[in-house]
Amino acid sequence: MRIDVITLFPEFIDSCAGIGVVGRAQERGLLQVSTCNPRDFATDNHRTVDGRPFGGGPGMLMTIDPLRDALASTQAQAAQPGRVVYMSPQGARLSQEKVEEFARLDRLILLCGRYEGVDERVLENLVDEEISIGDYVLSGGELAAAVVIDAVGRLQEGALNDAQSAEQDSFTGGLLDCPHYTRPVEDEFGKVPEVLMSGDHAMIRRWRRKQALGRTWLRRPDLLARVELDDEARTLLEEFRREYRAVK
Ligand code: 4GY
Repeated sequence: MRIDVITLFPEFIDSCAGIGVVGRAQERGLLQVSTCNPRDFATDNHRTVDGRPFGGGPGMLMTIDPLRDALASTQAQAAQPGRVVYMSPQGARLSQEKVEEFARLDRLILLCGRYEGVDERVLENLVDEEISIGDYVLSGGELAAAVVIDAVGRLQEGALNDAQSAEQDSFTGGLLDCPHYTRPVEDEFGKVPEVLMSGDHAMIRRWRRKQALGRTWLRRPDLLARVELDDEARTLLEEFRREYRAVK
């Protein structure tokens, strides 16, 4: 997969994309992250990429031409056109489902705004989709693009590396993750749940599923409302609730 990022701060994206699982996906040739700076397409001596908003108001906007030319140049670098996604709080909320959809594409182009954003005609004519990583305002789209690259990139790696670990992710299946423990078995903070050391894999799977259901019920009832529970899940959640009421 190839991800292009249109950004006035390419160093920001470069500094993230080489690290960890996403960096390894790039080294393995599963993912290519490239940047394109609209400033390189400005035509005046000052390399201007911004303009004052018509109607007045604070701040500046990114003008159409450098963005149009940066996008055209990026699109021309591959045979098939890439999906253009603008990162902004006005977009649809990013979800693991959306991440999985992006991860199935051959190409993705992330457009990062700065200042007060881009001229609306860019969104109307050059952008396919607007995506938000959450209800807060960043100073630019780069950090949001880095979130998309990370979430999408780790699935490219996962596809070959460890099919199970992506399947067992939090949210894959629509639930929160269960608790995890490592050594030591016991210390000043307490003991590892007995079942995890029993070697009984059916019991362990059941315990983990019960914890995932219980935590989702406690912390994210909105998620729980959207998943379909089979008979086992209903039983496990009922058990969790009963035990929770007993200790609470
Ligand atoms: N939240 N989710 C977000 C953001 C920054 C000025 C428009 C977000 O995705 N992007 O806050 N982006 C702003 C900065 C231009 C985008």
